Order: sequence, then structure tokens, then C-alpha cells
Amino acid sequence: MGKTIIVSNRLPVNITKKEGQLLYKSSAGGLATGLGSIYKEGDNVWIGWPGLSIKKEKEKQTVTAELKKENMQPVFLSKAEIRDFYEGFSNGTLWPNFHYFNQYAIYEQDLWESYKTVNYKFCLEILKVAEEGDTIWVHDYQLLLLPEMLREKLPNISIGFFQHIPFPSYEVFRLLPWRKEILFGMLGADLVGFHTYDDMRHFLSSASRLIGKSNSQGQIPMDNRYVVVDSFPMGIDYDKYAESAASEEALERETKYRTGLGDHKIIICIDRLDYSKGIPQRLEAFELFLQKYPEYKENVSILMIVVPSRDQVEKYKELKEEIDELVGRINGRFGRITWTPIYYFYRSFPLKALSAFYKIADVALVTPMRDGMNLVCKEYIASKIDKKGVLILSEMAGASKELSDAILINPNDINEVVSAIHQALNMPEEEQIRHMTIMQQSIKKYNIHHWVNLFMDRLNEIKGKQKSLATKKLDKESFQMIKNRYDKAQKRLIYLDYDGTLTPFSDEPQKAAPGDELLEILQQLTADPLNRIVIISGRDRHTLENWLGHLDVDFICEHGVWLKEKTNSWNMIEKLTDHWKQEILPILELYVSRTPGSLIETKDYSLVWHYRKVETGLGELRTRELSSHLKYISANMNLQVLEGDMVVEIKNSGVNKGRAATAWLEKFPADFVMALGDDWTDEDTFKAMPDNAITVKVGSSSSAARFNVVSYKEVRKFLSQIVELNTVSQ
Ligand code: GDG
Repeated sequence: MGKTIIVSNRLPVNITKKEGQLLYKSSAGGLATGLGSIYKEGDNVWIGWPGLSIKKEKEKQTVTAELKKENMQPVFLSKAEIRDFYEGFSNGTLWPNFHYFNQYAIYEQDLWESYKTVNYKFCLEILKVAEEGDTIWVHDYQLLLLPEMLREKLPNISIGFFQHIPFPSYEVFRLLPWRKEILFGMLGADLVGFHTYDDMRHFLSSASRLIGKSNSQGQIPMDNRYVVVDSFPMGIDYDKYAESAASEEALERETKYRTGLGDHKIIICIDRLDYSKGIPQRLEAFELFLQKYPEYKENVSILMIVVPSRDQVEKYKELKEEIDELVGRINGRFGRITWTPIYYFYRSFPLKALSAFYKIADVALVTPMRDGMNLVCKEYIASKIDKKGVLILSEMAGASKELSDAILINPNDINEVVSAIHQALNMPEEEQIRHMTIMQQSIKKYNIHHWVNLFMDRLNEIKGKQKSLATKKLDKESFQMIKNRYDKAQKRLIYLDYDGTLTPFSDEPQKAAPGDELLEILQQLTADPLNRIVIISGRDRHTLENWLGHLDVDFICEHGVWLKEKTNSWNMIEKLTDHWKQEILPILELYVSRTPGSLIETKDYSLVWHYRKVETGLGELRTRELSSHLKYISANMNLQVLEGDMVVEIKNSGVNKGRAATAWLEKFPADFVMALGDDWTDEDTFKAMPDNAITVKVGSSSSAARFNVVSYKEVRKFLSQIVELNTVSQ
């Protein structure tokens, strides 16, 4: 078992300088707690920026040595890097774009350059300790390019990536000038995780539409591996919050705060200073609430904690001023000597104080305009030991997908927020307890430890699967092994797929026709009396016979419907009918008329709907509609509906290349069996082959084949070397 390397922008430590002395304090954040069980073990390590800029070499060495004791390794950033990479590109470009505040996003080439440089700096730091066999878990939007950088250096290492903030819809993401590099950067990972299904599908849609990487059930095929994209809603350390709420200190503080606040109802709001959190909008809703329901004056107050954050960034300074002004206005307008509408604190509090705040709050008002998850609402639930309290939660927070027992609101709808506050303040206790119990059960179960285990287990599982599917590059050594076996063999059976394997893939028949080079190779292969060459293709039999019929080859055409041994006549694998075409053809024609760019190919015993030239996205959408339409109609017709590479094919059940290939194996036993193919239909052939067969996949996606080559050109070179022909162009 290799070690695990956690990577995030910030290390889980706070280092401050007091009178020239460096002081270290570990962070108690949710992520640090959850990952504590990992990075503190054995050789495992957490790599990141320690949070302050250090110039002196000697001081860097001291910090490095000190952090090493805690299994941490620092990446030192200069002041310029913090400005351009962190405040600039991460928080000034990516953060607003990903939170649907694109009007705030800065597009500056220099910031992007710094982002790339710092991601690479992280990569180099990781390479100091990473080895094949290790697992690297990269966190969040500051390091989107890192997975690809690591993949280039360590091709087989296991890499997980988790994004803590939303992934925006394609329409928003595509506005970024560097969108393609970002997607490729993330796809360097083996597992890409988001908090919600919506983030995940937005990412998949961008990958498909912007860089042509389509997916099947969340799996994206890449060079020689596939990337899994999935949702992993993050939880909190439930017990920590429940225990803190029950502690003596929290109890004492609760009594103290209660006395100070008086006995009216309390609404709690806790956020980092950020425009994504909807703080001004929430204050305006509270103002309208007091106006609409004057009977609540002196009966309810907001306790609002805003934790200072990014206050060097202009937009955040403006936001702080806006909040200060709004609080002043509302308190000035409604406040009385005996009552303050909003208690506002611009600072952070220790956990025990937070627990006391959560406990005394009758309502938690959590109204972000966008939030990847939002942990505050989960912490409020965990702190409610007596189960009394109401959560008002924005639909735009990832947490809303799990917490349907909260009062869910659209934060842009001020009237809905006002009604929700009214409803929450009037909710009967039994109802509060009922909802809170359900939410607690869920938050307790799906806690931070559950989240960490789920992600890590999935990553391990993927790596294991990838290893079992990995094809080996057909290198010199493998070639020699194949050539030796070929030369020694008494009888050889060789299956060759046509399009994409022997010739380049093309929709135009003249481009797909065999040229002199290919014909020469096939002639040499068939000239050897020990060889039996089978052309096994999805193409119609007439075209293939026309092109290759003069050679001494066998044919398996239309994916195994039509069979022909050398000069014999054509046979069908079984008695098939094509009556079904009359019923299916009009459906396909309907889809052609609805989908510009699509077309129908008619074969003897199958129909194919092609959508290669259809607008990206529309083709995939129609495919899903068409497939379910056809599956419903064809249920009793003994047909199969197959979704392939930009095609949907309908054919008789039980017909595939594998079945036909098996018939040949039985009829023509051989001590050297080899199959070459490039697409999903050839996987059936590979799977039908005996264990000792040589199977070669053209292309780099994962396959049941033992070896892979890059293109049809390499196939030609390989075959000509096998038959010792020297005329093939290099
Ligand atoms: C990002 C995503 C996602 C707040 N005030 C105090 C204090 N806090 C703690 C809370 C909570 C944390 O800060 C805030 O977490 P959130 O999840 O609400 O928001 P972000 O900081 O924006 O986090 C977010 C998260 O990553 C995890 O993936 O949920 O969507 O934006 O834990 O308790 N802690 C202390 N004193 C305070 O005054 N001790």
C-alpha cells in the first residue's frame, strides 16, 4: 500500500508571528478534522500553503521542519503569488464565475499565468515525495490544473479531485477564456467529485460540449484510462458539534447570552464575508418582515456573525460597507432602547460560543445566493440537542438537496423569505421536533468520516478496475513475443475489423476504400497457407465484397449477420427476419425530421441512426429519447437497441461479432489466434477469444484487449512487420 498525499491551497494550520516568534495553531475546520484520520498516519502527508508569506530561507527551513513533525509539507508563496494566484485568479476570476456572479469576474492573462505557475509549484512540491503506488487527493478550485500536471509526471498514480464550490452551468462556465485548459486540468484525476448531482452534470456537460469528452453514466474515457465523475455531499463532524453543544462551557455561555439578549426570539446568521452568501438580501428581507409584521418588533432579533474574509479584495470591501450601512439603517429605523433588531459581529468566535449561539437560536436563516454545500446549516442541526428550532435554507445551497425538512426558499424572492421567517417563528414545537429529528438522523449518518471513506474507497475501487482493464502498449518486446508465436504456429486464425482498424474512420466511402498499401498487406497475409484471415466488420456485405472479395479472405459482415467463407456463398448466422424494419423505420424518420444533421443507414438486418453531424448535446438528448422510445416499442420484437459512438443501432437480438467469431473458432481451430479492432463492437470479439489469443485495440480507451496501438497506421506497420513486408510508409 502506498502513502496518501492530501493537497489543498491552505494547510490545516495557522501560523502567526508575534514579536519575531512563529506560533503554530492547528485548524479545527471540518475538512481538517475529516482528513485528520488520513494525513496524520504513517508516511502520509498534507501539502499546502502555510498561510503567511515568508522570505527568509532560514525561516522557511524552520517552518518546514516544524510542520514535518505534524505530517505537513509547506508550499511557500510569495506576496505577488498570493496577490495574483490566490486573490487574483482563484478569488477574482474562478470564485465569481463558479458562483454565478460572472459580472464580478476579472479576465486577466497575467493572473492566469500566475495560476498556472503556482499550480506547477504545487506539482513540483508533491513530486518531491510522491511515488507510483501512492494516492493523491487534491482539493478545490485553486488547484484545478494540478491533476493533469501530476498525471503527466506520474501516469499511473491514483489521483482524486474534489471541488468544494459549485460547478456552474455550461452557459456560465464557457465564458471563461481558459475553460478548456481548466477542464483538461481536472480530467487528469481518476475521480472528480462534487457536492451535488447538479454540479456533476454541469461539469459533464461542459466536458462534452467544450472539449468533446462525452461520458457514459458519469465515466469519461481518456487516454488509456477513464475518469469517474460523481457527487459526494460533504458532511460535518456531527459528534463534535453535538458534544460541544452539551458541554459545560456552552451551557454557561448560553445562560449568559440569554440574559444579555432578553427573552425574545433569536434568528441566527453565520457566514464568511462573501457576496455569494446573500447577506444584504437577507437583511432587506428582515427589514420587510418587520414592516409587514410590526407585532414582531421587540419580539425577535437577528444575531448575525460575519467572519472577516478576503477583505483585501475590492468587491469584499464594498460588501462590508454595504452590510455595515444596512445594519445601521435597520437598527436606526426600528430599534428601541429596550430592543436591538440586529446584533452584528464582524469577527469570529470560539467553537463553544458558536455552540451557545446555535442553541439559543429559534431559527437559523441560511440564505446564500449560491453555495457548494454550506456547513453552517448542518452545524446548527447537530447543535440542537433538544431538537427545537427551525432551519430556513436557500435552495441554492448544495445542502438543500439533503435537507428537504428545512423550509426551503429562493433567496431572490424576498416575499418568500419574509413568509418563511413568519412560518418559522410560528411553527408548533411538535412540528419543529419532527423535522429536526429527521434532519439530525441524516446529518449524523452522512458525517465527515462517512464522506472521506466514501471518496477514498471509490478512488481505490476505480484504480483497481483501471488496472484490470488497462491495455499494454504494443512495444518492441511484445511485438517480438507475438512474432515468435506467429512464426512457430501451425495454424493461424486472424480477425481484422475494417473501419478505424485497417483504414481511417470516414463517412465518405471513397476515403474508406482500401488503397494499394492495405491490399498489399492483406495479400501477403493471405498468401501464407497457414493463415485464415477473417474480415469482421459492421459494414454491409456488398461494399466489403466489392472492395476485398478478390482476396482469399472470410467475411463476417453487419456485426455478425452475414458470414462468408472464402469463395463460398453468403450465409446468415441464423434465420433472421427484417419485417420489424417497417415498424422501426418510420420512427427513425421522425427523429431525422426533428434532428437536422442526422441520417439513417439501412443494412440487411439492422437500422442505424447516425448523429455525428448533429449539434452537440442535441444528438445525445435525442439518443436518450429514441432509445427509450425504441426499447418500449421493440420489447416483444426480439430486437436489441445499442448506443454506439454517435450512432444508435437496432438489430436482432443475439447478433454480435463475438458470436460469429466463436463460430469460426470452433470450425477452424488454430494455435495462433489474433483479433484487432477499434470500437465497442469489437469488444465482443475480444471477449470471445481464448485466453492465449493476441488481442489488439486500436485507440487508447480501456478495453478487454491485451494490447493497444494508436492508429490504423500502426496496425498496418505491425501487420507488415509480422509478414516481413517493407513497403509500408512510416
Ligand atoms: C466552502 C464552500 C462548502 C463561521 N464562523 C465561525 C466559524 N465558522 C465556520 C462554520 C463553518 C465554516 O466556517 C463555514 O463553512 P461553509 O460551508 O458554510 O462555507 P465556506 O467557508 O464558504 O466553505 C461551501 C465548504 O467549502 C465545504 O466544502 O460547504 O459551500 O463555499 O464550519 O462553523 N467557526 C468558528 N468561529 C466562527 O466565528 N470557530
